Amino acid sequence: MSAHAKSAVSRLPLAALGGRPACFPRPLHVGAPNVPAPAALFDRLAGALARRYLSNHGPLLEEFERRVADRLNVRHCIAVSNATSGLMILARALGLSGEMVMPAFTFVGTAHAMRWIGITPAFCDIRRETHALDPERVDAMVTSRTSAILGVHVWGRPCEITALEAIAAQHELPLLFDAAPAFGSTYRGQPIGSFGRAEVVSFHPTKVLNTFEGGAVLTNDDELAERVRLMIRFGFEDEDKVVELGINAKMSEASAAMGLASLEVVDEFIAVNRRHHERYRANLAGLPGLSLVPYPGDDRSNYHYAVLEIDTERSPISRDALQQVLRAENILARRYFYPGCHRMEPYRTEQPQAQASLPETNALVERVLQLPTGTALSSEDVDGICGIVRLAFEHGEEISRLLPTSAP
Ligand code: T4K
Repeated sequence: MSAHAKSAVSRLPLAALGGRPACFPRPLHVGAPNVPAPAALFDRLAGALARRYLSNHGPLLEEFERRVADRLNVRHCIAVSNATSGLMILARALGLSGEMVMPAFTFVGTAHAMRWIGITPAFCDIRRETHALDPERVDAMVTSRTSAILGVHVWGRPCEITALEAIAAQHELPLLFDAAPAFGSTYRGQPIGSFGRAEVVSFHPTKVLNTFEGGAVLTNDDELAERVRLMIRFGFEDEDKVVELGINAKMSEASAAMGLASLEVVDEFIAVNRRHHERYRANLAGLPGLSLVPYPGDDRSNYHYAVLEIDTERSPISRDALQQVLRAENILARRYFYPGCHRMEPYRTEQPQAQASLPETNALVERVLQLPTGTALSSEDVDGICGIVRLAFEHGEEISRLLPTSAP
């Protein structure tokens, strides 16, 4: 690089090039929790302390489960300690074994939940447009070893539920959904939570509604619900009668208190997410090779992720260089779900052939970048983030030359 080029670029106000972080003295996280008013939580906690009833299906938990089930229009909500244990217990309650068809483009917890109980994830490719399971490929992957199909509602956008239902019905397989990020979204007018044989939602702090840690198994199947309820409390049917192999995956009263306080204001959280989403879309329009992953216009969405998709054939800066620029400004953009479950252990070693069968997944993990959103952010924060992204695009080629590890 010439001395002239270097001095031109070094005038850019970017921390990645040696300047001071421009806008954000505090880190902006992807996944900073939405929190309710402290009093709404503390009052409920005070009640739990006064009752001296802190876990094992207390009154707060019961109310939380009822309210979630009502909101999602599903018969049973069984609150659990986290979505990963919910997925494990659900599969076990259904007596599944062998293989489960699922995407590799998901949080590794989806695959681990199954592998932990001896089920082999059969990784299926996604569709570029939806980022979710490609139903045609699912159909082709079903074998005599398949015991279920698991769709994932990535970014809180429903996967192709109707098409998956048809395939599951044709092969007489249970259809399950990892709905971890999808609380508050609907599919064809019906809330996510009541599709397939069961769905599992997460209430982790990084999700639109949180219970500190937590999740729920949601189903309209009475027998399945009863089995899951037994399994999450060691198999106890009553005080000293254990009727099957169970485990501990109960949600505490403190978590339920957080859930109830958050439920009261979750629509406000979603409204903020939506405002940020629209602001990102408006501010980032027209940048070459960059798009903001949309939420469906004809359904309700929780807008909980601001996902950039970067086509490096057309963009002047690579996804990873952009992430580097943003991180230096304290904008902690993430690359979920890089590098894909199939390239993480133990799957990388156990299923080396998966690498060649997932071209869309392999391409997508190189293209997406998540920006912060949620109630921890102000509109001005969104504008500031967009300003940095625009600057990075406008000077992408020079920045890419200067950043040591940013080769596209
Ligand atoms: N299936 C899918 C499709 C999922 O997305 C997930 C979870 C699951 C299943 C399993 O659900 P759970 O068993 O967790 O209920 C995070 C979350 O830990 C994970 O729950 C989530 N998906 C995943 C997408 O993101 P990490 O490893 O990236 O977490 P971490 O610690 O880096 O936190 C993410 C960001 O959030 C950080 O930048 C800091 C920020 N943060 C986090 C916490 C906990 C805060 O600002 N405050 C906080 O309290 O996985």
